[in-house]
Amino acid sequence: MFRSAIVGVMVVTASAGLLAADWPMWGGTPSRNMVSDEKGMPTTWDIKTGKNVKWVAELGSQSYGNPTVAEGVVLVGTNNEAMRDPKQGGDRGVLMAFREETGEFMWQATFEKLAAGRANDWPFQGIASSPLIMRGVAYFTTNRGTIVAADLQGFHDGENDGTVKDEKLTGKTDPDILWTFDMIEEVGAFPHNLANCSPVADGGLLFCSTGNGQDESHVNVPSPKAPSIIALEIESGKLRWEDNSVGENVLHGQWSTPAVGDIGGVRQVVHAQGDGWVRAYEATSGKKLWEFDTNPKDSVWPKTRNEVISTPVIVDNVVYISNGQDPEHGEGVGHAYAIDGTKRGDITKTGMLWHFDKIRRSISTAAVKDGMVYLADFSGFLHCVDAKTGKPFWTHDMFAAIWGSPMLIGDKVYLGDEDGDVTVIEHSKTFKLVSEQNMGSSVYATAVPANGKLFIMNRNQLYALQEGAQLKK
Ligand SMILES: [Ca+2]
Ligand SMILES: [Ca+2]
Repeated sequence: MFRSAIVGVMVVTASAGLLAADWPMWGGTPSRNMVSDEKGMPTTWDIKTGKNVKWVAELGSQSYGNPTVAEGVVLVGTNNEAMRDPKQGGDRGVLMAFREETGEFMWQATFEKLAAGRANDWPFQGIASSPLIMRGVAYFTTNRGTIVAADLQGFHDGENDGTVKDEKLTGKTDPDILWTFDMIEEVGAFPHNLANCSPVADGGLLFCSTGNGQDESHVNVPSPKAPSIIALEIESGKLRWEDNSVGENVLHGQWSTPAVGDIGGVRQVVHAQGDGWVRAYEATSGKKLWEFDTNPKDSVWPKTRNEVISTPVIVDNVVYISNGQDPEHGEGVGHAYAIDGTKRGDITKTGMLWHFDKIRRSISTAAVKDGMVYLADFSGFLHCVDAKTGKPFWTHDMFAAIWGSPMLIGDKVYLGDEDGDVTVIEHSKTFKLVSEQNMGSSVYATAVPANGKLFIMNRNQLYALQEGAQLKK
């Protein structure tokens, strides 16, 4: 791992310059803004003829995480239906690592389902966390509610790294675990259906949602004292701080993932929590700075009151967030906001810059650039609104549910839908369709740009697209 750590530092240094960039976490950066400056991305491709397809990798039957790409490796969470090791059979959460240039399978980390069953670990959902890759290490949340730090190079470096040295399987395709933190054992979390957090790091700390939620009664919160968010020391996995402002007020589960950014000169961790509120903390201490209710006071769960599944996006002291519900709950009313994160206390009134109520329930994360905010909803609409006022410039109907997030790459917006269509649209205050491609099955993930390539998943495959590439059939 030591050698790869050095490479990691070099890549970080280089990416500050003009070179093409890795996409080392959900959202690319801790602010989680779904924006990339990559150039030369394909705007058309064809998975049938292989045009502009560099490689394709087979995944399990459901893949709800999003790929991350760094230091020459692509990581993606899936289930075990594309079993790569007969010794690790049955239903499991799986994290797979592929070589970025070739798509060659490197290693996998598999995790048996929790004995508690669907209450905590829904069958066949796999790993839905998007790993953070930093300095040769991958950090992710498993279906078992554990946070795992694993060597990005696995055992390919010929060394067993980290404090965990007693791995039972130490072959080339097995994971080299550095440390683990069990959120169920250590902080009493009761993940509702599935823990899915995509960790974010800052100042030597790793921030993660615990997924703490209701039990199957959908009334009781069995572990009301468990935190919603925790901060771990990134080197050791030791707990530094936690917060459980939500207590027993969890509406359902907690599936949003934190963001980090400078807001009003303060390093803040911003997290949308299970009572439908967004809360911000001073990153190093965990001191709560502000909280914002994303629901109208007269709303009623589950008809009109929502949880928050999308990720907060931080741009220029402003937090952009949409609320919504578990896709299983179907369509309904939604709300999107721009929040002034320099305010303190309950800022539901004082911090609200605008409220966009034409959006439907949403689980998508925003893309913000050039005074425009792209917001997608579960009813299939992509909205382009004014970043200053929240007034819509245009709305586009995709005619299928949207689970992923709009990704703005250069001057094009990429967005997939449940019909498997990926639509490419001009980044503009007037709507202009560029192209539409079908991926063969539902696209639940977000298009991920990295190093001149575009990574798009359908239900069970990961495609690396590149302008000028031709996949041999
Ligand atoms: Ca190793
Ligand atoms: Ca190890």
